[in-house]
Amino acid sequence: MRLKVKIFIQQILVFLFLLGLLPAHAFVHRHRFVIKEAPYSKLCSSKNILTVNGQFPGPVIYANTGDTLVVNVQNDGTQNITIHWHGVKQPRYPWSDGPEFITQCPIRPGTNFSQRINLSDEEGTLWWHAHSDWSRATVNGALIIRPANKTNYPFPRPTAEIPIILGEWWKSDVQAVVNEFLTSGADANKSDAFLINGQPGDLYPCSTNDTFKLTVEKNKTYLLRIVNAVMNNLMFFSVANHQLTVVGTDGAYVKPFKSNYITISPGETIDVLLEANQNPNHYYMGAKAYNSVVGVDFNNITTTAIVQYRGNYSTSSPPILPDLPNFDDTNASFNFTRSLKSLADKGHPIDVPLNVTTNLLFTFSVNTLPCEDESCSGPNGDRFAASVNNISFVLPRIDILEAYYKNIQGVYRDEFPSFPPLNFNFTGDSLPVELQRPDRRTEVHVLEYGTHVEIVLQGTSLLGGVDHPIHLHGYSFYVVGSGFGNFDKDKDPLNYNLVDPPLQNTIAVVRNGWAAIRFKADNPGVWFMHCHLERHVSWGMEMAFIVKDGKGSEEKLLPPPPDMPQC
Ligand SMILES: *[C@@H]1O[C@H](CO)[C@@H](O)[C@H](O)[C@H]1NC(C)=O
Ligand SMILES: *[C@@H]1O[C@H](CO)[C@@H](O)[C@H](O)[C@H]1NC(C)=O
Ligand SMILES: *[C@@H]1O[C@H](CO)[C@@H](O)[C@H](O)[C@H]1NC(C)=O
Ligand SMILES: *[C@@H]1O[C@H](CO)[C@@H](O)[C@H](O)[C@H]1NC(C)=O
Ligand SMILES: *[C@@H]1O[C@H](CO)[C@@H](O)[C@H](O)[C@H]1NC(C)=O
Ligand SMILES: *[C@@H]1O[C@H](CO)[C@@H](O)[C@H](O)[C@H]1NC(C)=O
Ligand SMILES: *[C@@H]1O[C@H](CO)[C@@H](O)[C@H](O)[C@H]1NC(C)=O
Ligand SMILES: *[C@@H]1O[C@H](CO)[C@@H](O)[C@H](O)[C@H]1NC(C)=O
Ligand SMILES: *[C@@H]1O[C@H](CO)[C@@H](O)[C@H](O)[C@H]1NC(C)=O
Ligand SMILES: *[C@@H]1O[C@H](CO)[C@@H](O)[C@H](O)[C@H]1NC(C)=O
Ligand SMILES: *[C@@H]1O[C@H](CO)[C@@H](O)[C@H](O)[C@H]1NC(C)=O
Ligand SMILES: *[C@@H]1O[C@H](CO)[C@@H](O)[C@H](O)[C@H]1NC(C)=O
Ligand SMILES: [Cu+2]
Repeated sequence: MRLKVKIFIQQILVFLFLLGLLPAHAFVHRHRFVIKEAPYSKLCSSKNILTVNGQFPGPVIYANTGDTLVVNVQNDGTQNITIHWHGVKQPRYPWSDGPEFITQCPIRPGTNFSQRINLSDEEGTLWWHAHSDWSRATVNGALIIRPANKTNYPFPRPTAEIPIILGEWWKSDVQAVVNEFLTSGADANKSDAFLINGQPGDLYPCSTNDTFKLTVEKNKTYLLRIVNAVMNNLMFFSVANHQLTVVGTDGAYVKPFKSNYITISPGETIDVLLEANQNPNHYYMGAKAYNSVVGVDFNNITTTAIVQYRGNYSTSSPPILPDLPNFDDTNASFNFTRSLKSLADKGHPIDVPLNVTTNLLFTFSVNTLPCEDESCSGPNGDRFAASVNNISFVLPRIDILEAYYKNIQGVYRDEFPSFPPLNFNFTGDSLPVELQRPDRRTEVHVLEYGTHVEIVLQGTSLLGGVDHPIHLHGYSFYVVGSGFGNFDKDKDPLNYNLVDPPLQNTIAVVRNGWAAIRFKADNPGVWFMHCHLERHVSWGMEMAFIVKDGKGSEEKLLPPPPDMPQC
């Protein structure tokens, strides 16, 4: 009898599905992430690193547009951890977003947390990573979202799809690096290597055997899904003798264009087609840091992997090296970023807010704070800090989402200013030292549901200025404009791209310049916004939005799951 009922219900479901009445994201992918230490050796030395399931980079998660992921994160390590789904909007459900003390308390050692993730319109390459202190250095992996069934890529189907994860490696324990620079007040130690899929490549010592190799066949096309999981640098990437066709960024398609190299900022993803159209041979793909600031110590060695054609050729000479822009080639970096445009075709319409109801201007600065002790190792015996609108963010003890949801007082304040508290020449040459001192607070900015928001992200030249890859959680935004110097509210909007601006979740604000982004505040919750350079985050370059509930029943925050970690 029960079996008959079951079969009957199944038949009804199949019937409804065929009628198109059931949501497409009925498909649920279940994963288990066990956080644990594992020994890894690189650069002629070995150490234990934090991993997911013992893998580095971590497991690749595959899904189709609109699917659901359920990921049980079990912490078998010795430190607190959280996992963030970078670029996933988490509609009405910030509970699974991950940043520690913003939307959840950390998953403590010996406990687990099941994150439920409904994908919505994301399509392309995204990624996941730890969002607690600097654990993301080794706790990260790709999230690949293919077109939903019965739809296709807006380009010919590639022969294969290959995740390319750019990473960064310190010989020391990463936690020791963090503790050291936060204690001394100095800048963080530069890393010892950059990595492609977990390996430094032939230009570094002791890596030859493990270097990542991509075997290709002449005349076939490969989709490289490139993730910048580097901690502290924008990167240039290219493949020797091959042009790349850029087709996507941050889980959205772009108008295809050819380029000899790409620029990719921490947090960003870029999808490129690699046509194996050269003479059968072996070629390096390489990535190196972009660094425009004189006096900042950075790792200047190129990380490499090998593209090897099938066929008969001599491998006695090393592969050909790619021609990458110079380290300080700001035009190469900025021009590439500005070349991204939404695909914006019939199958991939865009929805740029044209009627902005909330205008915000946020400044991003590196700062200094006085030393609590006699002297720190930052500039002039002070310690480094960083801020948004002159507020250096202080992490609360209880996550902001829980405090907001349960109306717990005293955890945060909701007066994050819409405009910088001080007006000065943000990109001036010799700014007075007093401007370097930020306030330290836990402030959020409240947005009404449904407002059409424009934020001008303005870099400042305090302490020289540097690029800031700004990442917003819970949304993708249209990058409608960008430029050098100070944003001009009368002139610059006249040059906005409102036709096919790229849809991104991370935008590199060029050194001593600005970027203007727009989005509709239609996802209620608490959403973090921060620079994706990890040392800037540690110094306080972050803030959070609270987007209030709307009136409709589909416009309200969903309740938390029962296994939400407690503080
Ligand atoms: C989509 O197709 C894949 C492979 O054919 C299949 O495994 C999956 O169940 C399908 N998903 C949905 C939602 O129909
Ligand atoms: C996860 O934690 C819960 C307690 O919150 C426990 O009952 C359960 O057994 C744990 N699951 C696993 C797979 O460890
Ligand atoms: C995911 O979507 C389903 C179907 O719309 C809904 O029932 C469920 O509450 C959603 N879950 C989350 C975590 O958003
Ligand atoms: C940072 O670099 C300094 C100078 O090279 C070195 O003495 C120190 O041990 C390094 N710290 C860590 C944690 O590796
Ligand atoms: C590389 O592999 C070869 C052959 O398997 C082996 O003889 C050699 O010791 C390896 N080198 C390193 C550095 O691991
Ligand atoms: C590759 O394409 C070219 C031009 O279409 C053709 O001449 C050549 O034979 C092809 N090579 C292989 C190995 O398919
Ligand atoms: C890389 O940096 C080192 C110092 O750290 C310097 O000696 C070397 O010339 C630099 N190489 C390049 C190619 O800039
Ligand atoms: C590969 O090329 C070499 C040198 O040109 C030649 O001697 C050899 O016979 C070729 N091998 C095959 C399998 O074609
Ligand atoms: C900037 O990028 C465009 C492609 O969008 C390219 O045509 C142009 O040559 C580039 N300009 C410079 C100065 O690199
Ligand atoms: C723009 O938004 C304002 C405020 O919500 C509204 O009064 C106005 O009608 C809107 N204009 C257009 C053209 O939609
Ligand atoms: C700001 O400073 C820059 C660099 O010195 C200068 O070129 C620019 O004219 C100044 N802008 C204003 C509005 O004073
Ligand atoms: C881990 O998280 C718990 C709960 O929020 C907190 O009380 C504890 O201080 C954290 N431990 C460390 C080492 O940060
Ligand atoms: Cu920054």
